[in-house]
Amino acid sequence: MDGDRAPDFITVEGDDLSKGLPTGVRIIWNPGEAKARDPAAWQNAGRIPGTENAHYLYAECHDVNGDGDLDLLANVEEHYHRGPDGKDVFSFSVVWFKNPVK
Ligand SMILES: [Ca+2]
Ligand SMILES: [Ca+2]
Repeated sequence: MDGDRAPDFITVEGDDLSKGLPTGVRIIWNPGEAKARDPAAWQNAGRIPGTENAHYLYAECHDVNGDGDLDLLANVEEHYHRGPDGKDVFSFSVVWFKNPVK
């Protein structure tokens, strides 16, 4: 994500929303090959602002706008309700987080 050639981790924590736990999309920075075996060297950047308390389920990294850096795409459950036929109805949105590094 930061262009240092050390793959970073993106986590989605949406399933915990139903358990009343904090949720969001989190980035964990890779310290690079020399320090990768040191757990203290991995840097938890926390949740991306605005992703808290939402039901994110999946994320992928792609260069969406073609500027050469990876952006983040995630899907979030927007609504859940019981339809008139008694069946559960879900709707999802795809959210694009533009990489702010450049
Ligand atoms: Ca990196
Ligand atoms: Ca990009």
